[in-house]
Amino acid sequence: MTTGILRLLATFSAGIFTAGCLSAANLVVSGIGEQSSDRTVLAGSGGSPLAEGCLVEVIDFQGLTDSEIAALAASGELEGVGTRFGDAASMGDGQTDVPGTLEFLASTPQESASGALHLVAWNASVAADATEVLVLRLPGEVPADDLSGLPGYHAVDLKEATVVYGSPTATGFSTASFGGANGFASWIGGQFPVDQPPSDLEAEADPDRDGWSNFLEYALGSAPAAPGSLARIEIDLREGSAFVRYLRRSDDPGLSYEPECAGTLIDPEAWSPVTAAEQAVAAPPAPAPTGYQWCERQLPHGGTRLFVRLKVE
Ligand SMILES: [Ca+2]
Repeated sequence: MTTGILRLLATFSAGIFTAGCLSAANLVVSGIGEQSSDRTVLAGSGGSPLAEGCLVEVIDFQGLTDSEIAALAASGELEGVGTRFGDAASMGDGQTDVPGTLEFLASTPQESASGALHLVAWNASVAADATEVLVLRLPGEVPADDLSGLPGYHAVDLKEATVVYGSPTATGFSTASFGGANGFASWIGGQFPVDQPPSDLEAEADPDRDGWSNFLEYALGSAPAAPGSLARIEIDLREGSAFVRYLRRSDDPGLSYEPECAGTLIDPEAWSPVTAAEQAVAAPPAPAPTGYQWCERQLPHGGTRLFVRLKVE
């Protein structure tokens, strides 16, 4: 009787040891939908799909927040940060007939559940040669290894990923440049005559007295020295739904655009964030200026009226 118990414990321990060392968490990452129109295309900031062979990685950033990751990406310091989950992949893996797509399997031995994982796509075959990068937070969590010895497969559809650095497009996502070539400071310097008082160049200043600060004009695509140039924030009604649409800078991923809505203007506590995902506008009301793209979010249904405002930071 005693001997029987000991043998059972020994077998159980060996089972855990084998699972921890040899089995893996398997993550299938796919931009391939059932039809070609469903496919999630990863593109460069110029709109062309990323070329076959461009480096793609799944990274565990080990507790960094999305804004910390975006800041590292913007300053060109993302290479080598975090732990790679599985082997490196390349654009075109598993899929070569639709440019800018891929499907690959990443496997990493692990004994506990992973937290959030991110997909990082560079516009070159090695990160050191890249000038642009895309960072997406993948949906869901990779399950821990199954101690029964049968590891599960966790499937990730790229179209459900969230942009951390880069931009959404009509068909997927695009990379953004890094290294600080853009930004408010360089933009504002080109907006006024050289003898403009320095105080007029500050982010909060409104030298053309149109009610929009220089920062908002930078973020929303109007001219800070022309009072007749106003940002376009519009409500689009279609198919029984309402959407708020606006221009957002495609070359400054450090900016955030958060629409809020309320059923009344009387209660300042009534504003709540619009939770629908931001997406590119398929049929823009006008061509977007260079460095901007049209984006929109669907507004909630219900009520007889809805007020909308846009917070930009
Ligand atoms: Ca202004």
